[in-house]
Amino acid sequence: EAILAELTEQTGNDAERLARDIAHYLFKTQGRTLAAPVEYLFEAVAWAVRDRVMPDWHATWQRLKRQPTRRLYYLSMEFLIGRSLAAIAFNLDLAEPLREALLVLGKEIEAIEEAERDAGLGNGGLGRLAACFLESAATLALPVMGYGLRYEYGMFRQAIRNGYQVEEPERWLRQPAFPWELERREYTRKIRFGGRTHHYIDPETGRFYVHWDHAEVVLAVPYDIPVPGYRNGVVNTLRLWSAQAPNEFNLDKFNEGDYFEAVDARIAAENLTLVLYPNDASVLGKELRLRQQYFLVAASLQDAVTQWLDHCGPEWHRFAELHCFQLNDTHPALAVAELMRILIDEHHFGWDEAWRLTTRVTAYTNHTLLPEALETWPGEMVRRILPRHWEIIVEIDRRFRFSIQLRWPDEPSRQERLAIVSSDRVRMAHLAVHGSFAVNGVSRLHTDLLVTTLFPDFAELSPGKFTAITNGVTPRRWLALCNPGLKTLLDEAVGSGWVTDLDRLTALLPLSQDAAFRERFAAVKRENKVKLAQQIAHEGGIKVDPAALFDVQVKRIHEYKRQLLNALHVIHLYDRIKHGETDGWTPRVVIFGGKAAPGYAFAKLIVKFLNNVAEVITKDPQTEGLLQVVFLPDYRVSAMEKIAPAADLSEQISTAGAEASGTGNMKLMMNGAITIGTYDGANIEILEAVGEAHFFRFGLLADEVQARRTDYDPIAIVQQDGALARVIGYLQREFFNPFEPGIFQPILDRLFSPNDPWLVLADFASYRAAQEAAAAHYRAPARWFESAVRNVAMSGRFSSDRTLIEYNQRIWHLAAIGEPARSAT
Ligand code: DL6
Repeated sequence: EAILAELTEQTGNDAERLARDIAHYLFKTQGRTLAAPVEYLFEAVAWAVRDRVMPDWHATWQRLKRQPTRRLYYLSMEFLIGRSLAAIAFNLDLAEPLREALLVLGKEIEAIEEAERDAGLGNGGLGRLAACFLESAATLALPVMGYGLRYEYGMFRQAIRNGYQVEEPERWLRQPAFPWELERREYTRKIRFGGRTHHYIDPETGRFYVHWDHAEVVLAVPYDIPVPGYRNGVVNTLRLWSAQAPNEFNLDKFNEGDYFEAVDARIAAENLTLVLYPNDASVLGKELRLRQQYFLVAASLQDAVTQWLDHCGPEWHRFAELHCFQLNDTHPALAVAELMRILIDEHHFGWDEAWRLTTRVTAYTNHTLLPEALETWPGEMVRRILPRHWEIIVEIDRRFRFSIQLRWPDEPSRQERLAIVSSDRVRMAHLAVHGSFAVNGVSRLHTDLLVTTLFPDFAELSPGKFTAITNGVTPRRWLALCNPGLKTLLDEAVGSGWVTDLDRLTALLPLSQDAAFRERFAAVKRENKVKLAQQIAHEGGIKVDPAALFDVQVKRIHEYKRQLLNALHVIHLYDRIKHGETDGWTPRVVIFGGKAAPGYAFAKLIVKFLNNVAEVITKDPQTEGLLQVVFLPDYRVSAMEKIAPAADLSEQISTAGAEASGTGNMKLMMNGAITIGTYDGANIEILEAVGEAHFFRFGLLADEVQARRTDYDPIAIVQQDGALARVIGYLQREFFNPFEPGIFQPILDRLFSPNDPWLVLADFASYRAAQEAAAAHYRAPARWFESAVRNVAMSGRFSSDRTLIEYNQRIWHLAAIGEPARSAT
C-alpha cells in the first residue's frame, strides 16, 4: 500500500511530469525521439495517461473486492468505443496539462489524437450505446462491468472506388498499438464446445448428474480496458475476451512432421474472436457467430461466478441479491441456458431453484422489431455445438409450454406462438424474454410496438415485465469533447455543471430569444462548419461552402433508414436548378455517410447510387453556389465527432415504426442541429422536447404505415405528383449512370414495387414540404438559431446519464460506489 501510494504521488498530473513520462516512454521503451512518426508519439502519450488511470482503477477494484456490492454485468457482442485518448484525458482532468506538456515537447495534441485508431468493435447504434452506457455508469459511480469480445478485426474500413463500397480489413490493434488494454492472463477461462452429454444417477446419493465430455476446449483470455468516470475517482472495467488454443500446437502432429496440421487447431480456436460480423439489423445464421455468442456468455458468467465464489464462498442465497446481467439484445441470450447449466450441473441446484435464480438476475434489452434481425438458431446446430444447452433449452421450453397450457387451456395456438423451440429452431428473443425479470425497449414508441406487435402474448402473461427506457448518449464525448467552441459558450452561459447534469441546459431557453447570444452561437457553428469543410476538401478534394445549410444523414445504410428518400429529394433540388426554379433558394451541402453490410447487395447499391448522384451534381457547373452533395467514406465514431458539431439539419427519416430509437438523432440535436424527421423512435421524444415549431416533421405515422402497406400503389403516387415524376425520370433516363447502363434498375424496381415495405414514395410529398419549410427557416437566421439553441437547451433528456438512472431505478437497483460526478457550477 505504501509503495502504491508513493508511486501514485510520484506520477503527478502536472504538465512537467507528464512531459517527463512521455519522453521516458518514447526514449526508453520505444528507443525513439521526438522526431519519431506520430504513431509512436501517440503510444507514448497514451501510456503516460494510462499510468494516471491506474491508481483509481486499482482502488475501484479493491473497493468492490473488499465489500460485496451488487453489480451489473453488461453483456454485449459490441462495444463501439472509438478513440479513447481525449476522452480519458478529459475525464481525468488531464486535457490542459497534457496540452501544455506536449507544447513543451514542441507537439500539438490534436495531431496526436488524430493518430489514434478507432476501436470499431461494433456496427452502429447498439454498440455505441454500450460504450456510452459504460462511460455514464462510471460517471454515476455505478458498479457496472462490461463484457465483450476482443475482435482482432473490428468494423471494416470503407473505401469508395468508382462509387462502389470496397471493404478493407481493419486491424485496429496495430500501428499504433491499442494502448488501453491490460492482458489479465490470470483470469483465463476454459470454454467447451461440442462433445456429448451423459446422464446418470449416483446410486449412493440418488442425485442426478450430467457429464459433458469429449468437448473441444478454447481458452478465453481477458483484456481489461479502463472506463473512468468524469472526475470522480471511479474507474470501471470493460473486459474483452480473446480466444486462444489451449496448446500452442499439437506436439504429436508436429513430431510426425505435419506442421500445418499441428497449428490447425490453434488457428481454428483463435478464429473465434478474429472478426466482428459486420451486419447491422440482420442475421446470417453462421455457426461461427453462434460460437462467438456462447464464448462471450460462457467466459463472462464463469468469470462472474468464480469471482463471486472466490470472494464470498458458496453463499448462493446472496447471489441474486448481488448480481444482475443485462443482455444487450438477444446476442447473449444463451446466458439463460448457461447459467442454468452452471447452477444445475456444477453446483447441484434443483431445476426450480436454478430457474428462480436465473430469472432473478437476467434482464434483456430489445433493440429492433425488424424480423430479419430476430435471431433463431437451427436445432441441429445447437445440438452439435452446445449439446448440454440444447437439453436445457428443450426443458425450459417443455415447462413453459405446460404453464401456457394451464393458463390458456382452450387456446393451443398460444403455445406455438410463445414457444422457445419451434420447428426445430431456437427463438432467442423468446428465450431472453422468458428468462428475464425485466425487458425493455429503447424508446417509448418502440416499447409500445414491442408489447403490441412483437411480444403481445408475453405481455399478457407478465405485463409488469416490460418497460420503456429511452436511449441516451454521453454528453462528455458528444458535446463537451467534440464541440469545444460550444462548450465554452455553454459554460459561460449556464455554468459548467451541465457536463454531468445536462438538464441544466434548459437555462439556455431564454437565451434563444437573445440576438447577441444567438450570434455567438451561430459563430461557433460557423467555425465548426469551416473545420468540416476543410476536412472534406482535404480528404475528398471537394470545396463546400460553410455558409450553406449543412444537411446531414450519417448512419448505417439500410432501406428502412431511407437514404433513398433523401437522394430523391436531392434530385428534386437538382431538377429545380436545371429548370431555373431557384428563386428564394437556400444553398445546401447534403452530406451522406455510412457503411453497408458487405452481404447486403441492395444497401451497397444505395451507396453506389448516392456516390453517383453526388458526383454528377457536384460536377455540374450549374449547381455552383446552390447545391453540393458529398458522400464521406468510412463513417465511424471519430468522424461523427467532427460531423455533429457542424450539422445544421439532421435527417432522421426512417419509415415510422422501423427505427427502434436512434442515437445519432440525439448527438446531432445536442450540437444544435434541427431534425427533419418522421414520427419514429426517439424522434418523437425529441419533437416533444423541442416543440413542433423547432422540428420539421413529416410522413405517415406507424399505424398508418401498417394500414398503407395493404393498399400501397407507388405508380399512382408518381402519376399524381409532377415533381416526383420528374425525379423518377432522371432514373429512367439513367442520368446518373450513363456509363454503367442498367445498374440502378433494381432501385427503380424497388421504388415501384407495391411490396416496398419502407413506402419510400408514400412519404415523398410530405418530405419535400418539410424540406421547403427547413430551407425557409434557414433563410431567417434569427428563427433558425432560436430553434438550434432550443434543441441544445432541451437535449438534457437524451443524456445517457438519465438513461442509466432509469435502468438503475427500474431494473438494476445498484448503490453508488463513490460520489457520482458533479462538475462545478
Ligand atoms: O438501441 C440502440 C440502437 C437504436 O438506437 C437503433 O434504432 C436500432 O436500430 C439499433 N438496433 C440494432 C439492432 N441490431 N440488431 N439486432 O442495432 O439499436
